[in-house]
Amino acid sequence: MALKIYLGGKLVDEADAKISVFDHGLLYGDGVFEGIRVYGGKVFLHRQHIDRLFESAKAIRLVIPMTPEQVIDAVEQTVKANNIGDGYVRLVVTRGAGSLGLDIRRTSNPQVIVIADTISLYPPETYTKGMNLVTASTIRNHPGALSARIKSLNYLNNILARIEGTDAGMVEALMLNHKGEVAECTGDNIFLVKNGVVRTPGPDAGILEGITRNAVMQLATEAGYRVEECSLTRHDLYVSDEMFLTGTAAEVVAVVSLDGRTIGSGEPGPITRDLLARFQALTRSGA
Ligand code: PXG
Repeated sequence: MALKIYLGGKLVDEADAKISVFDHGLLYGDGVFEGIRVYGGKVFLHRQHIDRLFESAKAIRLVIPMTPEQVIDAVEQTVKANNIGDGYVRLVVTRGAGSLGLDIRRTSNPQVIVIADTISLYPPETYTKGMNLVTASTIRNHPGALSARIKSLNYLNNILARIEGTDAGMVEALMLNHKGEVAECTGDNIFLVKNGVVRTPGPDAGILEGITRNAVMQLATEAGYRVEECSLTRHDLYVSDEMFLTGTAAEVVAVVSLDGRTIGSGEPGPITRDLLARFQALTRSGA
């Protein structure tokens, strides 16, 4: 069925949802985006995603021509118009059309685009058996070049690392930062469990501060686990008891091997399974 797309301040047919070839989103990857889940017709952690979108835009000096409340309304309208029960929203803001050249002063009309559709998830066996990972040789963007905290339309860094994972027969890949520390995966944050303590790299490791990551850290704390943000090496991951990834699409997914080293028992661990159950309860709670 053809989708209704929010574009130019209104819902239009998919076939009519077109933007200029001069848009700097296309010409330079100049723009920001969000990927958001819809559970039971409700946009999950909507406010957090909209806040992050506006923060990403602010960091690249892009003024979104709508208020946060208007963007929330546009997303809700689009979800409703497409009758999405469980699905996915892609919210994109581009710099707008301009002349050929980098100068943002020669652009106008940033485009706010909302697509609401079904979501493609990791294969089901990833959840029962856990995932295998390799470390990509491509490091995460140096924060002095482009902060990983900005969810920008420049995803080539992650795409190049993901290709390495795909070549190795895996659905994700681990990325290190410019200091050789563990950063995150190409579209998911990473956690380990050691002696009952849950650890994850902090924002200063050059990561996207995932909405799922933050929700899982809060759930883990409420459940009584000790949660620490700290610098981690690959060695810490190799000798961990459990490893898992978090992300909008992934939710919580166990990692059972990294670079050929079996992690823990080689099966999804008990704390990982507990946190997945708690996260799934949150998705059903109307949050
Ligand atoms: N790190 C990176 C680099 C990401 O792109 C995450 C972590 C997890 O963040 P959230 O906020 O989702 O918990 C992401 C998110 C897609 C897609 O279509 C990618 C993401 C999320 C949703 C969809 O490729 N990445």
